[in-house]
Amino acid sequence: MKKKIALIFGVTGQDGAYLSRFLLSKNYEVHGVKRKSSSLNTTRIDEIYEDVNSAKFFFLHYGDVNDGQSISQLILKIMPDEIYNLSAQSHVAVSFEMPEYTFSTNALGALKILETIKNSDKKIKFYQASTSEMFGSTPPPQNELSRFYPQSTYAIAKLAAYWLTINYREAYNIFACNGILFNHESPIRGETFITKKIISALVKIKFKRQDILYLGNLYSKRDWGHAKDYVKAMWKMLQQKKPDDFVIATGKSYTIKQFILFVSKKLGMKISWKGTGLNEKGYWNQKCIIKVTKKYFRPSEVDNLRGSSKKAKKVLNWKTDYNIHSLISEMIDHEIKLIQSQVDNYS
Ligand code: NAP
Ligand code: F7E
Repeated sequence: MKKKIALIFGVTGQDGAYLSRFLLSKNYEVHGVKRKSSSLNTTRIDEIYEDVNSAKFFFLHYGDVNDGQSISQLILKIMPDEIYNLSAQSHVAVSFEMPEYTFSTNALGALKILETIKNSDKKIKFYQASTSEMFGSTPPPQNELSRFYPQSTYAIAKLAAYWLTINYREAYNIFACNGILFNHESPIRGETFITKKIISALVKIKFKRQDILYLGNLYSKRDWGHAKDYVKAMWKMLQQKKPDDFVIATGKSYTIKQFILFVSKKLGMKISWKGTGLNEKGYWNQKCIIKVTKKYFRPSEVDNLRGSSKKAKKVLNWKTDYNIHSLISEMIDHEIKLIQSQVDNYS
């Protein structure tokens, strides 16, 4: 049987790495678009190349979604069956500092891909990485029918891409889907997202390699799942008879402070808290190890996200293998192995 061809924008990111492996396991030929950077940005996918079997069907191309002409040429050269647009300036806090770049990458990037699909002779399926951030200040539980009320340029750009995906589906009969994914994490999550930042810091503090963890708002709530479970839902969306949009979430949410508690318990660290607001501090063994700083507060915050994936469970038969506790355990094990390998390298 002829292999299906997938093209992934954002292949070097967390989800790109998991999706590549998943699609290769499904017998796809996988093409990924990576940006030119001055230092290596392929660490998350290097392993794929080291495996002789998967390397044969895995190809990387240079590209940037802000460069419409080259993106279009690339798509028309590869002529994939499915395109996954995972590319984005994905950090909400950064979007307040780089609004124009964020808007261009996250909104116009999707438009450029959709335009090429529209003008191509082949019926290329399209997946758009939409986000729970689009719900913004709408109270939980959020589902496909909830009102969008975005709170950042990141979320507003993603909402533009969400509507472009629907408009191109309806106007040009393109098989285009939005996956409205809630926060999903893994050992290869970017270092500056809260789960990775907390786990990495607490492990380092326990092993005496860091003194203090600085954080912002401890009271926002998030619905955290595992990226490995979530990329399966992306693929399932594109295998349906009809294109549609789906919320992907666990249905459970916790505050940042509760997340710290889960992590510290697993590490055997009993953290006590004193003070309030900017003076709130976390102590371990009578030493202050967590401080709150204004620097990490956002100009506008999304306070409470908890998704309902009823539709995805019913229509896609989407299931999860992880929960928050197995997610945290896997992330902690990864950080501990990293520290141990550093010790080995110096001993
Ligand atoms: P990530 O780790 O930040 O990956 C983003 C990817 O986009 C990276 O490969 C990055 O390349 C690439 N990229 C950035 N700007 C680009 C540009 N101008 N042209 C081409 N590629 C570009 O994000 P993720 O966590 O895997 O998330 C994947 C997608 O899902 C993103 O669109 C994100 O906004 C969205 N999303 C994520 C979550 C979540 O909780 N993880 C939830 C909902 C939606 P470099 O490696 O070179 O930076
Ligand atoms: O923040 C609070 C922060 O940056 C979570 C992206 O993947 O998921 C992600 O966006 C919460 C926020 O993720 C720090 O204020 C406190 O309330 O891990 P985060 P996010 O903003 O929810 C969505 C679904 C996406 O689509 C995005 O691409 O934690 N917080 N102190 C902090 N956050 C960070 N990063 N750093 C802190 O020091």
